[in-house]
Amino acid sequence: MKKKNLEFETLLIHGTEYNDQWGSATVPIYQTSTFTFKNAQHGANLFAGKEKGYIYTRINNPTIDALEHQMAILEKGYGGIAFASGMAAICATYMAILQTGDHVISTNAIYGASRVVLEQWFAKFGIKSTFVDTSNISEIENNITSSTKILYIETPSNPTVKITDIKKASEIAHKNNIIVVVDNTFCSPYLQNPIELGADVVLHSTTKYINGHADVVGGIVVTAQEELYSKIRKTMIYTGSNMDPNQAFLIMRGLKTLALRMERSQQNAMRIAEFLESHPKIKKVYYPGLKTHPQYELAKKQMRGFGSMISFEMKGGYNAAIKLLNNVQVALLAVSLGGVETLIQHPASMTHASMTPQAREESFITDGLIRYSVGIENINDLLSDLQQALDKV
Ligand code: LCS
Repeated sequence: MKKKNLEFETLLIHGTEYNDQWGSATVPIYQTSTFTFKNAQHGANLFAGKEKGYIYTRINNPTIDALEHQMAILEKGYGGIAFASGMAAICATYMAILQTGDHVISTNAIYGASRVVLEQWFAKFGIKSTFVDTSNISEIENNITSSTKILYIETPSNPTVKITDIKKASEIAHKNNIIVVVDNTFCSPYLQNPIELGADVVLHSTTKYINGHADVVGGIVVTAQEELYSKIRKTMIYTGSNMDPNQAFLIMRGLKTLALRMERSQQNAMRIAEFLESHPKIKKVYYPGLKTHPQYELAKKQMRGFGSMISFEMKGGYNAAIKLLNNVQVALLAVSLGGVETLIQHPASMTHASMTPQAREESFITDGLIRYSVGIENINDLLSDLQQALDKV
């Protein structure tokens, strides 16, 4: 039976192409930096690409290869390239595609570092970037110039969970020869496959839902086509931003339960969002599963579920937000997201502190905004925890 025909949950368990001589049921950790050649000709053939095999772990390694292969299948793409972190994946994608004078259009409210890297690092090499509300397609259209090379979309965006129409955005971008890159971290391939909707590159911080257990950092890129795959893989190799075999092993172990974790955490998230929306101390709740979310209909169409990331704004602003953070007892006060454990944090002073105050304001990242990553705990404990913390505000 062709693996392509298997259902998503089955592919999470059996989606890796891996065989060893002992019949290992899980992919072993190939803890080696280098691989011996059978003879000089074999080594030369591997370097010349005339034979398939492994040379050196910065270039590739069977454990990492297995994860790359599985993610390419799950994201319905050509090939996967694993990185040391999500930021390494993003930077390598930019480095592979852009050159001096090029222009990037990006979603404005994205993970802080994903924005800062363009504004403060790539700007040094003469690359311009414009940050717009990509949920409004005309804002994309109005900012395209003859130098625009990449449209970078984060949907749902971090932290305000705005949704961008990937299909429409890709159509406009492709008419203008622009490469579409989608950060699919908040959805994971369980909820959304951007390549099917027209994206050229999909990437993840695998630190989040893909691994799901808050115990390893990592990143992955999956491209739709061979050409971008080769460019980005070369960038990974030459910048040494590769994943390591231990990371790959842990991520594959976490990935097996992705569907179960996503189902449970998004069920919890719906209940939490409804609770928060009806709470008198909360001004606004951002969750794509609420009918009050401006892109609720789009989320319903584009995603196979609403995910488990929620943001909400406290009526009492900064002081109320801090009070709440300091009083939760079940949710962990920590950045990161997408794990089995519920995490709470304050974007303005934490994940998005590196953005300028003006950029935060444009992106609705106010001082009273809290981000809540819903885990798989019992819902009653999460609700009581929020209730008792809100009582203290
Ligand atoms: N993309 C998104 C959407 C993210 O949320 C993050 C990290 C990254 C990329 C970068 O991935 P990393 O290099 O950390 O693996 N987001 C974080 C957050 O919201 N809190 O801590 C990290």
